[in-house]
Amino acid sequence: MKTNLTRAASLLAFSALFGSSALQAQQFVNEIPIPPAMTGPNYLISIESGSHNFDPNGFITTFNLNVPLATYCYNEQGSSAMSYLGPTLVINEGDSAHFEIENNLPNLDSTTVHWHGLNIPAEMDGGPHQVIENGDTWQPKFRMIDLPQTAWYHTHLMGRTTDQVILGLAGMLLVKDPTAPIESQLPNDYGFNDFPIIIQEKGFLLDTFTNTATAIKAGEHPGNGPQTLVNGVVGGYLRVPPEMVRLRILNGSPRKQFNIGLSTQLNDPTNFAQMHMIATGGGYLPNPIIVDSTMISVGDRREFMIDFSLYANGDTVYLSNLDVPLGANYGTTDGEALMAFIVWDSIFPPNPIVTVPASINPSYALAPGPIFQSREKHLNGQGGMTPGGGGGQGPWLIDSTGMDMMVINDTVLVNTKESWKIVNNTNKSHPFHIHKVQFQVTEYHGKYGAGNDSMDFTFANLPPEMVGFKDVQMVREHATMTFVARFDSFPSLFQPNMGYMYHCHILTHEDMDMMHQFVVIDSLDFYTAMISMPETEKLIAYPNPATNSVAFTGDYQDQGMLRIYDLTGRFIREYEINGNLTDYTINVQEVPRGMFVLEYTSGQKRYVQKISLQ
Ligand SMILES: [Cu+2]
Repeated sequence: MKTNLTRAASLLAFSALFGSSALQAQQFVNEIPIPPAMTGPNYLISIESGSHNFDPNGFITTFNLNVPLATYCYNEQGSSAMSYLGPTLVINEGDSAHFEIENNLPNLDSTTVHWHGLNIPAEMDGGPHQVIENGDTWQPKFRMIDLPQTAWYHTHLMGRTTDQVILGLAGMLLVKDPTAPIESQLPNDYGFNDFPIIIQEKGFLLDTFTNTATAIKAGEHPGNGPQTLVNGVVGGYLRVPPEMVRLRILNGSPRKQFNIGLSTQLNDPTNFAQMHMIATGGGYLPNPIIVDSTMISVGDRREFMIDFSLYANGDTVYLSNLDVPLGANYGTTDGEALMAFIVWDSIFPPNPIVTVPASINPSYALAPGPIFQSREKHLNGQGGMTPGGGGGQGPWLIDSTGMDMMVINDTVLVNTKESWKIVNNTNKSHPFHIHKVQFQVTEYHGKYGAGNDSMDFTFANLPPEMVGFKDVQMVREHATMTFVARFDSFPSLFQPNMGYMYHCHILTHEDMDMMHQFVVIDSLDFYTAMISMPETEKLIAYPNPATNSVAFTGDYQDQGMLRIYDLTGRFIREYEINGNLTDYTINVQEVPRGMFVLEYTSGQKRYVQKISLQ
């Protein structure tokens, strides 16, 4: 374990030297902390409770937030560097990472650690199946095969992700390739010209008599405020050198979307500073894209280069949250300034950068290979359709069903490319997130971003917020998004506990109940895997081989779903059975010829049979 103490220590010295006397805007009084960087190959992490002051210099005037509150955090074992959030984990592409993660949370609380954005084996993914019981140590190990990118890590405990993230269980994770030629042209001096910017909304419970914050508000409604934090403080400022600076912006909020822009004008963000967008959460864009403002949905990351040489020493540039439309608005305050950058000529990055490279990732292209399977997912449910909207009375769903830890919703063949169409049938926006893969949007129809215009996009003309490799994309109310992704590497067993999640990243929606899971399997295993599932019996279909139709004999539970897969696990079609299966004759004339697997699920039972169609 090596912690990058040098830069953290020098930043502390820097803070002590300058104090907070030279502030331009008095409401930005809290210096934004930079989480220490932690490098491998061994990462020893303790998940523990903390006590954190979100407003150490007193900025909130409507109530007193200048008090320590109970939090959760990740720390290097034996260290107490963090009282909220976690260190920035740095993993080089191609390196192996070994983790020892101790759960030292209070109140016998269990948790998980999910590596958001990474392609790693399912049993290392840290989703709801990989629970770390209180007092236990989890030891995932994986080799980093992903491209350089800004990922993050956070708790993914079934039904409790919202509350645990709100308490502080999140941190940034950087995948790097120090040998890549492009890196010498980009700001890479962590804490000097390369900054993690973790934006989160948070509400607080107040003491009625003293109007002082007593706890972090959990659950659906953000409570008083909500206040917006950057790296765990409200009213934050960050000193930056008068040259190119890289901002790695993560929206680590439970619910809130941000439409961010930079301006020298506080509360009137019209005089935008140019933001050179260089990367999404999935890695570098082919070329920098200049934007005035851009939406960053919950769970998303975006990297920008900002030219602070355009400002004088001591100038302030504000990061503001601009208009967010109603359908994407979860507690958003339009026009609020989130933090201030103060240009400061006494910061000397070891490797200063003064220009934006014209090209970053010229080999970027649509994922290769034919589309092996297409899927369609409908986002629906009643969560926000109660009078007044967003009341959370009832679940949000995918294809009218919620998350079941024991159900495999989708089976994907390893090393294939798929196309997924996400249809939002609700009146709220949902940032759709999928584990394991980085997808590319190929079509989008409907409202997008922060606007109210309905648009039609294809891969060739995507707006900036949809360009590049992504693992989360907001699908606005009644809009439709189609993406392609390659499901490469790490096949596993056909078992529910080997599932990767896909879900809405609004954490209250994920917790209730807009989440499903898929397994990635090797084709050779499919039939064997099917018949080895628990509670599986033999289905008796006849004739076999069959030509036009198939009938059944045996003793089945009433009602269920009959599905046909090919031998690679590719779903072919399904038939709803509303009575006893033996009363049905299935027409298979439209099914291609060859060997197939028939699966009948009814109640808790599963019946499987291989069948030949000739
Ligand atoms: Cu949602």
